[in-house]
Amino acid sequence: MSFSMDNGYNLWLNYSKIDDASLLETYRNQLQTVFVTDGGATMDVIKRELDRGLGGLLQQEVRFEPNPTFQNQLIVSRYAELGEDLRTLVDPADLTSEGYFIRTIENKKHRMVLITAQTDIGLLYGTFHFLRILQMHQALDGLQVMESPKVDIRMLNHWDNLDRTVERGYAGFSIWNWHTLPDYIDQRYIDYARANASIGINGTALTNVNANGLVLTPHYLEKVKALADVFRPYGLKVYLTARFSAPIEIGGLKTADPLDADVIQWWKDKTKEIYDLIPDFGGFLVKANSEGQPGPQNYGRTHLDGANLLADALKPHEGVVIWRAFVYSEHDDTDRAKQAYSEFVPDDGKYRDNVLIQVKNGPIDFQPREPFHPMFGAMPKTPLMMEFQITKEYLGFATHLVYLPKLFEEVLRSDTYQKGKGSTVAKVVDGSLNHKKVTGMAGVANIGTDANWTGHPFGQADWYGFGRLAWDPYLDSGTIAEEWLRCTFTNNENFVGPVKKMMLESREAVVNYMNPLGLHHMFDTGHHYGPGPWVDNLSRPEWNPVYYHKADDEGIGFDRTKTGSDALSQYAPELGEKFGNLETCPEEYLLWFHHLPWDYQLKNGRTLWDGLGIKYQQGVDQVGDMIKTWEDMKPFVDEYRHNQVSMLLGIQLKEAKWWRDACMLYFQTYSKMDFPKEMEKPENTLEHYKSLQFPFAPGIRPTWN
Ligand code: GCW
Repeated sequence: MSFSMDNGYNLWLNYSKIDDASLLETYRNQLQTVFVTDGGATMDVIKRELDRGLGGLLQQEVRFEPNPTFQNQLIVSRYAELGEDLRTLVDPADLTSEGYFIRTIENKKHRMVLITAQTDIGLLYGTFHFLRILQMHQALDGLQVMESPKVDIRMLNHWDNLDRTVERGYAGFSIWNWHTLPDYIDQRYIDYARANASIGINGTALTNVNANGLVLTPHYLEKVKALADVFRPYGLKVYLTARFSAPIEIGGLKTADPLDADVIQWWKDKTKEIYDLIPDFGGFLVKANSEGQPGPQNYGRTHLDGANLLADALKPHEGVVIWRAFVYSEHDDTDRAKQAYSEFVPDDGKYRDNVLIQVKNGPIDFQPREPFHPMFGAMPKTPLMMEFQITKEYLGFATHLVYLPKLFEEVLRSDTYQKGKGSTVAKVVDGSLNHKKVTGMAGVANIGTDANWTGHPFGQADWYGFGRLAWDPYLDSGTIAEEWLRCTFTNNENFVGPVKKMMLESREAVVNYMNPLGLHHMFDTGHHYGPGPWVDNLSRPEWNPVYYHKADDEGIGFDRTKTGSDALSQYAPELGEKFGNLETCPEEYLLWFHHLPWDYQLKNGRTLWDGLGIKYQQGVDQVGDMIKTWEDMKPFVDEYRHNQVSMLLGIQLKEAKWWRDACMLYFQTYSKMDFPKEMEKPENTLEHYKSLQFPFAPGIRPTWN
């Protein structure tokens, strides 16, 4: 018997043959020929994609006609080039520069499917959408699609170092081979651009926000230019991380003070040098005065001074500064969750109009669950860009199956109440709440050199889903899961139904087995692999898990109400009340906002202590269910990927138990209560779990000695 294998390299663009014979016949009939408008590089990309896509799906040679016949034809044409009669069928007012129409037209003169747009990139996006319709086996009759992205900048942030290690990357090394660039163009660069274009991603920051100034030197800029040239036909703009002290490190200046005339000039010159090479360069992404990165505060200046310095340099070239709000300081002993807000909100309205402030989804750091960041909705005059983490630093690396769009959706749908009920985070991000001129969403990439790009085969769904939500932050995570499953594996309903359900439940499972009831940041030091709730010896208090759970003989949880850090006051009064009141605070945020006694009574009548144990157990059981579901999926998946996922789920189960046992044993030293009867007995002692060491866990630069 032969071994079936798909290594996953083709992602959701696998274009396998339509296995429904009558549907295949219908499609072949409707799409007998293809006409694509002449044009530049993007039109060539469209032709190649159609050749590959239709060729694969319909298993026949794709016939491109030099002229439109309008009969059983797919036509891809710019709006301006359509004949009068076709133009009346679409309203160009609805189309932004990246939007598109797809319509099946059947009248006396035409029997065709039309993809049209104002721009070539719009046509490319429309083409990918059309191919997705076929991949999902949807009927072409009566087809009418009108799409425009709701967010302007839809970008990946790579935390890739120039030495090819990837900070918090778990899928191999960086795909950017700086050593062989600019002369060697790896096929992966092209496939990367294709994949991104297929889901509407239009920007990529190539380098780590913990930045190395070297990337701004001529030697590296040549390499960046080569990548930008590859990406351009796919509508993908390049951004770079700018190290604030670069004027000193690579410019030979004595200072990087943002108000110093030489520094101002240096950034102007450097920016011009970049644009001379890359005329459509996107701009700079900056992490400053955070976790040891240099910044304007080193010179007694503010984030505002720093951001505006770079904004002025970029302005003549129409570039933007994306300034990160992930800041917290060792000199500030207020609750870490409050610090970014205090730093940025008072300067609302003072940033140049080409500055976006990039805010992580929650106030701490990409935890399995956090309430949304209080800055969303609190800076009506400044564009706030969303930063999600697609790589799973705190969600089981590339080993656990956790479907992240479910998390993203929860954040986007959260109501900030900043302009009354219905002021959702999605409306802040897409700019509709306060009429923002420029909007954006970033995702920290989970991509590396692994054959399947993301390590875990299901990690691809997180990349896919991020792109889809950046395009339209109102999409439903279930719809996205279904699209991805159909395009990646099969349309068989016996597969799609159960696996979709498993994906949607996986996010709650990880919350349960890692950080239930609002607990957060209990990860082991540095590498963040596995539990370390006992860690209390790091130099900065807020780097220690004990800072976050505050377990003691009395109880557990972080009091962020008025009696505690009062971080709640940074939210709209409606939320202050809801989260502040134990009657109304949702249990999933309980220990995020409150410190409660071990015998506190939960809604179901059980004690907090029992409730914790039950949640941990539930998480473990949910992974058990996932394993059963996946086992049943054998008939629908190639053996290679089925086996990969099975093995990974096995690890996930082991690690879920590890989390349960380590955390509950540790908390028991304070609660001094028996485990609830629902919870399985721990497999090891607390001492065992405390003794575990992982000096080479992936995701941080190894230190050799
Ligand atoms: O989540 C933390 C990570 C750091 C990261 C930092 C940040 C790039 O542990 O590795 O640094 O956030 O977002 O800047």
